[in-house]
Amino acid sequence: MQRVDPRSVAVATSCPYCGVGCGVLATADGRGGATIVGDASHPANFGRLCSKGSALEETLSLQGRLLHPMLRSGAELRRARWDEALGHVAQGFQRVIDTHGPQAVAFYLSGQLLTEDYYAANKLIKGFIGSPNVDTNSRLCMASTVAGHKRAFGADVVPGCYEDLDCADLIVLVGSNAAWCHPILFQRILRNKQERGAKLVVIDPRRTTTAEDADLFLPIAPGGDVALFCGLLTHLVANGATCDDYIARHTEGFAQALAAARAIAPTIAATAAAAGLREVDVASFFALFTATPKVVTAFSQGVNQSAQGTDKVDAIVNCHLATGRIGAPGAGPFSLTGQPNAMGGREVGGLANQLAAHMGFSDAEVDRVRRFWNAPRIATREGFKAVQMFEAIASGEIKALWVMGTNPAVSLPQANDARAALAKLDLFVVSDNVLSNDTIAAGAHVLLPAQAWGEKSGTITNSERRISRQRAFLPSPGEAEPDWRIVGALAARMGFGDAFRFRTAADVFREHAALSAFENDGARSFDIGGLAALSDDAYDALRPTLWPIRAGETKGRERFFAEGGYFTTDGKARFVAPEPPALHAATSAAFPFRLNTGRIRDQWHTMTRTGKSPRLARHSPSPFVEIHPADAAPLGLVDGGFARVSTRHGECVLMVVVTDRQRRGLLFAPIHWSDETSSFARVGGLVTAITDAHSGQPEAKATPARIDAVAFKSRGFLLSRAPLRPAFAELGTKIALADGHGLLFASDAALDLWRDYVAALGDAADAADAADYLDEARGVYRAARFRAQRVDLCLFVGRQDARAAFEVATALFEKERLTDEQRKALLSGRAADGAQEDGAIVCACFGVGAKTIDRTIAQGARSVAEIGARLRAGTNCGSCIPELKRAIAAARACCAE
Ligand SMILES: Nc1nc2c(c(=O)[nH]1)N[C@H]1C(S)=C(S)[C@@H](COP(=O)(O)OP(=O)(O)OC[C@H]3O[C@@H](n4cnc5c(=O)[nH]c(N)nc54)[C@H](O)[C@@H]3O)O[C@H]1N2
Ligand SMILES: Nc1nc2c(c(=O)[nH]1)N[C@H]1C(S)=C(S)[C@@H](COP(=O)(O)OP(=O)(O)OC[C@H]3O[C@@H](n4cnc5c(=O)[nH]c(N)nc54)[C@H](O)[C@@H]3O)O[C@H]1N2
Ligand code: SF4
Ligand SMILES: [Mo]
Repeated sequence: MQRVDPRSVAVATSCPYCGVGCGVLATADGRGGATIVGDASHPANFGRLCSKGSALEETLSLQGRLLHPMLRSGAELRRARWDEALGHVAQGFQRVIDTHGPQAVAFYLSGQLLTEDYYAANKLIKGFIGSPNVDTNSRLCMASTVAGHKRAFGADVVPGCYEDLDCADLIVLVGSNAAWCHPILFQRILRNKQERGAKLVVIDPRRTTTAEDADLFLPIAPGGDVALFCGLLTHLVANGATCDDYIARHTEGFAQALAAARAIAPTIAATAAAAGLREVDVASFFALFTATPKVVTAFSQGVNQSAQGTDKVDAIVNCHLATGRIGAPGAGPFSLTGQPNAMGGREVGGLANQLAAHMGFSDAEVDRVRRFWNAPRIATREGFKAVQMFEAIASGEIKALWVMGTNPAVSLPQANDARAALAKLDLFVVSDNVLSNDTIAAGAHVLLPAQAWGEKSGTITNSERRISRQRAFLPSPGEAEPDWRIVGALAARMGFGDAFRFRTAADVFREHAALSAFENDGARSFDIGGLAALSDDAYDALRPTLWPIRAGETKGRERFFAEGGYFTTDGKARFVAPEPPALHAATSAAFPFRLNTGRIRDQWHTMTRTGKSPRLARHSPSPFVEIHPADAAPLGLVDGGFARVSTRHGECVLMVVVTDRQRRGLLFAPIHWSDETSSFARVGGLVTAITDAHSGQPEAKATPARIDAVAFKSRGFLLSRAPLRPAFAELGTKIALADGHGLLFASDAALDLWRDYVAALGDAADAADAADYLDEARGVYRAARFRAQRVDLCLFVGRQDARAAFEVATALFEKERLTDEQRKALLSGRAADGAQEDGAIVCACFGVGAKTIDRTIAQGARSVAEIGARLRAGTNCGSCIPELKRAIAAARACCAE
């Protein structure tokens, strides 16, 4: 009989990063690691993975993991037993409830929890502790879409599915850098463009990588979206492009919305002026939209994260309602969700203004959920939304907080205030995967170790309402537990054990599914009653499934609303008349720029996971701020130099990137670095906490800011096998290395201090195998140490940006055995003779750098396919294909000159 090694069996699970929700096949290696490939049978990705998904195997190590409960005693966190930790939390919550009432207890949850975790947490706090004060990081992410959907459709429903992106003739991306943030969907869009000739319009103040593939790019002024889509509505009407039958039969409020749109943007010229665009571009966009029935308008944080986010969503939806282009194949508004389970959190009802399972706080709904949960103390009103929740912590109204699966000390706006608020709590509980992040460092009293991706098991829902399983493929390490079980154990300690008798994630899921169907006669869109009676085996085997899937149904529903059927009382959609567009915080002489914030290709949020991957670190290793050349010059800002970016709320020091891809007057900085990974780059501290009146979502992309050049005596990098001691660098950013520790820094320290620092680092006993080089006059100090033919340490200090030397050194640091030539190369900072410089890494999968790509183009590779054939770059995940195209175009422009 053939024996199968159980470790070689691939487990089908789903990616823990973005809302595309790609299927992954993971094969554990029996040593804590795994091989990860795309799941060809998953309908989100059909086998493809982006750079982040492909690098998942580099994030699985247990280094830095929280593996045991911890309790604070004084300044220290000490290991505790589960028993003790849970007892401490239960008593602490009870004390606060007894003294201040249940509303003084709050939970702050995350779209990275599984649906089962989310359901259990929501049930405990709203149902049994009886506090409405539970919100989630989705408030910073999807809240405007939720509010916009509810106003227009009567329910939070995404009308279409991913197939629409395959069969639309026009795709409009608004405030979405999908090439980097939803890469696999973006590849589907590009395939549609290539194979079917679909047109792509991108609307973003920055010329992003996404914009480079657009047929038409609209570099909109921040906040100009409402004006643009009001102008479009006006134009559609003026050109007879509306579907009057659809408007009459399935909608209400058209006349008022049109009147408002006309007042805001009566003509193309007025629209262009209000949105900061050229008339010709606005006219082209309107003509394309008018002429193309199969149009999908997909949007993300440029729309949601705005003080007018809900109006932006509805201004877009208005144009689809008016043309009846909704819920038909290839037509509809489409919200791209951010986190893997952002949608699951909305289904469960984790937001402060929802109760559970798409029900709110009407008397009838509260009564229904109370009966279903058998929860007499259930919360009966909305609670604080995220930003208000942290204000209530600061004011002392909230006394006890449990943070689960999110890092608010980094990700909330005015994050310095949020962090200060955390210090005021009587009881501050964090469940997480990591031993330390900025939130934990803000003074958590109790740490509860949660299972991480690969260990936990449950379900997530992606942007198209598709529920997929996450399945464990690694053993559960230390004393980590799934979040739902931690919640259940705490509930039992607080005396609510009867309501939390879940043995498995499947038990939780069945109850969640049953609640969605409970007294649901079709009035609630979210109904997965068809999954409420799944056996454990059927749950284990569950294939990716769209919702709704009602009792008796075996298949989910792809689209909504082609024939009306909205979830309002009369079944009709509502047009919404938006407010005139205005950014809420004005620029001034002191803060003349606007700070836009967002994501980069190869990092995920606060880097607790992607930050472990050496491969992902190399695409964009240091925190930066982008600025237009014409803005940079008068301020003396140079590409590769440093700048202090400040707002009324805080300041950062970042590397300057001068680029005409940035709009004048705007700055852009990525959100990923925290105090854990860098010294002055926690950008959330700069962002204003102004929120949208309807959704409570903060305006994270338009804070008034200033920027000033900063100079340092020297800068450089340090790579070391031994852990680094705190360096005296003024500025430092950690770099992930496969077997070592890396630091990029800028410093005012004298050069000989660096020599002493290096001498004291690690075991310098093999001094014979060390070399260094000092040139005081040029301000250069370099040191290298070797052990067993490997690089043990490498330091570069100089006046110039040493990116090329950094690339050479990180590549050599990975080698098991160096030739003499390579040793010399390490100190010279130039690739060894015969080898050529690789440059900054473009293709993370195969480690191919920009210079290698440029040389290959110079040698005749004229297309992405030819580069792929010669270098493999771009042939795995495809995330770098836009950059390959840019290199080809740049070479062509160069030849033409
Ligand atoms: N690589 C990577 N991918 C991710 C994530 C990650 O951390 N890293 N996070 C995931 C999550 S949770 C989310 S929410 C998504 C976010 O995905 P996206 O929304 O695509 O990402 P962002 O970079 O936040 O912002 C998108 C764009 O909005 C633009 N923008 C700013 N202001 C305006 C405006 O007024 N109007 C318009 N039209 N555009 C504007 C910005 O310039 C930016 O390019 O990404 C998901 N995918
Ligand atoms: N300025 C600005 N701020 C922003 C944004 C922006 O564009 N600009 N974007 C906002 C958006 S859209 C989002 S989604 C947020 C994201 O911001 P956060 O949610 O704060 O960021 P993450 O780094 O994803 O934090 C997740 C934490 O949960 C832990 N974790 C992961 N999985 C689990 C699990 O299964 N259980 C538990 N208990 N813990 C787990 C991780 O280790 C990590 O510490 O940032 C928001 N903040
Ligand atoms: S697109 Fe990338 S990050 Fe998003 S789910 Fe797919 S593999 Fe993961
Ligand atoms: Mo998000």
